[in-house]
Amino acid sequence: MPPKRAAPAQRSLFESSPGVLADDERGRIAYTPGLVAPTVAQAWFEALRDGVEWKAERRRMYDRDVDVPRLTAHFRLDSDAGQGERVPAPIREAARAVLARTGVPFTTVGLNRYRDGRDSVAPHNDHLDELAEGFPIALLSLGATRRMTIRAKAPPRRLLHVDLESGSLLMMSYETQLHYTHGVPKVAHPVGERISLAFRVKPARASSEDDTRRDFYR
Ligand SMILES: O=C(O)CCC(=O)C(=O)O
Repeated sequence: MPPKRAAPAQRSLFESSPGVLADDERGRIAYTPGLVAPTVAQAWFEALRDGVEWKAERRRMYDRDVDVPRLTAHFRLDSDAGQGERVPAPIREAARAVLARTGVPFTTVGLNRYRDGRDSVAPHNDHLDELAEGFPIALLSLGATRRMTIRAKAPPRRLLHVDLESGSLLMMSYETQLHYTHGVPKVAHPVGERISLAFRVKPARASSEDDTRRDFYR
C-alpha cells in the first residue's frame, strides 16, 4: 500500500509553510493537496481517460525503438492557438482552477496517462528553452496516487518523495529545472490509472510545437 503523503522526514527539512517542500536559491517546490475536490477530480479523470485521443509513442533510444511507457496528449490553452481540436471541458475547467490558484497564465498542457505501475516517466528536467523565462510548471494529478521522486542534481544532496494524490497540485519554479530532476518511477505493487496535467508557459517560439522535446523523457 503506497504511503499517502510527502514523506514527512524530507518535508520537515525544507518546509517554511505547509506544503512548501523546498524554497531557496535552487528554486521553490510546493505541494497542495485537495486543490480539486475528490468527486470533481474523479469526474475529470474519467472524462479525460475516455474522451482524449491518447498517443502511444515509440522513441529511438540508442540503437533501438522502444515504447514510451505512458500515453500522452497535448493541448494549447491560449485562445488564439487556432488548433483544430477543441480543448476538452475538463481541461478548460482544470486550467481555470490552476490559474485561480497560481495566477500563472499557462499556455499549454501536456497530459500523461499512467495505465498501471509499469508506466512511468524517467528522471528529467524540463528544458529551459521550452519554458517562458521565470514561469513555473504546475502538475495537477487525477486518479491513482503515484510517487514522484525529485532529486537535486548536485550537492547538497536533496531527495524528495512526493505522493501525488488525486486533485493535488505540485508547483516547481523555473529555477528548479536547472537544479533538480523529477520522475515518476515504476512500481511493483498494483496501482490504478493516473492522469497528470502538466501546465507550462511556452515561449512564443516554442508554443506552436507539440512538446516534442519533452517526449524524449522516457
Ligand atoms: O506525471 C507527472 O506528474 C510528471 C509529468 C512530467 O514530469 C512531465 O510531463 O514532464
